[in-house]
Parts: sequence; C-alpha cells; structure tokens
Amino acid sequence: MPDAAGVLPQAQSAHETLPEAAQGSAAVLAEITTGLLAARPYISPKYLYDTLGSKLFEAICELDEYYPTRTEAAIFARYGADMAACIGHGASLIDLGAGNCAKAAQLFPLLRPQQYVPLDISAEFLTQAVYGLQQRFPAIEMTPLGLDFSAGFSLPESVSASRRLFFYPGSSIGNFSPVQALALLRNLRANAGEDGGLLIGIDLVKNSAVLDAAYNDALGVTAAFNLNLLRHVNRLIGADFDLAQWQHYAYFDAAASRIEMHLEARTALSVQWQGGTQQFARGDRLHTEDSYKYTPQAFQQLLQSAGFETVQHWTDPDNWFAVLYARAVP
Ligand code: AVJ
Repeated sequence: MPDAAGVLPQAQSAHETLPEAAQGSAAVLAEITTGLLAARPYISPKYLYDTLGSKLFEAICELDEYYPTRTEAAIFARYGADMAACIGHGASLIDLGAGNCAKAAQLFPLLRPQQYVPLDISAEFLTQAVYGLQQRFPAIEMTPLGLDFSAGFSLPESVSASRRLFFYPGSSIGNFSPVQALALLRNLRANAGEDGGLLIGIDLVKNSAVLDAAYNDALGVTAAFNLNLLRHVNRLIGADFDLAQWQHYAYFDAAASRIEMHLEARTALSVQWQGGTQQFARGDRLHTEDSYKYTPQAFQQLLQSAGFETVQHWTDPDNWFAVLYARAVP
C-alpha cells in the first residue's frame, strides 16, 4: 500500500522539524483542497497510509472481524502449489504495491520466479525490504521500482519482456471503481505482453452483516484508522481538523456493491487550511474510501473486457474471498 513516504519524499524523521504546512507538495494541497470543497466532500484513501496509518492497517488485519487478510493467506497456503502448477516456474513476478514484499516472498519457493519486480509508491521502504529478501533468495534477480502503477505506467527494459506475471493480492483493486479498475487492468494487459498473466486477490460479495462488521470492529481500530487520515491531512496541508469532532461511519451499499467509509461531523464545525476553509453541519460527511466487492462472474467479466482470460480461481470454504489467475489473451 502507498504510505507517507510516497506522498512525501522526505524521510519520516524530518516531519517533526518541518513547519506543518510545508510538509505536502503543491500538488497534494491542490488535490486535497479540491476534495474538501466538492459538493460531496472527499479525501483520497491513499492519505490513510502515513506511518501510523500503515500500522493501524496492520492492526486491522489482526482483527477477528476483518476476514480478508487471513482468508486470502489461507487460500495461498492451501492452493499455492496448485497455482504454481498453473503458472509454471521462471516468470518475472511483478508485485503491485509490494510494501514489505511478505506475500510474494511466501510464494517464491513454489513459483520460483526468475526475476522479482516489486513496485511501490514508496521507493525508500521498498529498497530496504528488498535488501533483506535478496540475501534469502540469492538466485532471484530483484528489480525494485518506485512507481505509482495506478497512473498509466510502462515498465523499463530492466524488466524481462517475457513471462510477466502481475501479482496484486489483498483485494486492493477494490479501492477503484469498476471503471477505474478496468482502466488499470487494461494497462496491466498492455504491459503483460502476449505470454503474460495476472494473479489477483478479490473480496467477494457476501452477507452484509459480515461486511459491515469487518469495517466496524468492536475495538474501534478501523475508526482510528479512518480518523488518523485527518491527523495526516492536518500535517500535509496545515489544516486544523479536530478529531474529537468527527466519527467513523462505514456501511455496505448493496446496490453499488461497495463498502463506503466516511467521517461524519458530530457537531457544526469549520475547518481551516492553507488557502481554504469549509463549513460542515452536524451529520455532514467526508467520504474517505470505497471498497468494492465482486462476484467471481462480475470480476471475470472485467478481466475479459481488459484482455485477460481466467484460467483458474481459488476460494475459501465460505466463498468470502477469491484468488484468480488470468492469462493475457494474445
Ligand atoms: C487495503 C483497500 C484492501 O478495502 O478492505 C480496511 C482497506 N479500509 N479497513 C479494504 C481498509 C478499512 C482495505 N484495502
């Protein structure tokens, strides 16, 4: 996942010494300002991931209510060998939003990639993770790339042009609307070449009580994760959000097939930031994240429209999560 260093190229330790409003770039200020002044105010979910936000997300993954992480891990543990049999050895494994590279590293012994290409918006973090990994797997050529793959991208020549296998676990594609997801998948297809493929994790549509609980945990970790976005934005654009005036609000919208996460004003309030101000009435909301849920059929449709054909998919016994392997259609 993207984290603070992707938004701010400065080292984390520099944060304390910088004047508050100087910590974000002009582009970040412009982007957040646009969202705050919109008729339905929003802030991009990428700002959930500063250093504390990334730790809170890790904590979410430990919660009983948050099933995606452990369910996906169980699918990889149970069917990893089967996946490797489908995919074959010697691919160039391109890890999208690699973070600490742990999920891919677990598959190395089975997939035996010839090259590992972790992509992450946070190049600094990646370089450190890869350093340790290279010691453990000296036979795999490692090519970390600090790039934002959600914008259109093309891979440099240092990435083998054949047998490109994109790896996109965690159901992170759910943060994109289906239209945006299709654009991203088309871009992957364009970069995959004729013999490329995609191994992707998606969260499935299920009983809405299970979904609601996963984003409204009893311990309040998801609420803290959501509210922390305001702390981060205060630092980025010199805003004065008072966290005590806001509350976490998340629900499953069945018609749109997505969890919507918002922050709701507990009282009438106003917010000031560098060059802007906005009023909120009690009950007004700030939209912070969408998390789309798919049926296997709907996601296969999307893959097909993007130029991939699904070869195989694996799920858990409850059908809560799926991992799909799709090949580029030549
Ligand atoms: C990291 C985008 C997959 O949508 O479930 C967890 C983020 N938000 N709890 C998700 C998240 C609230 C997560 N993804």
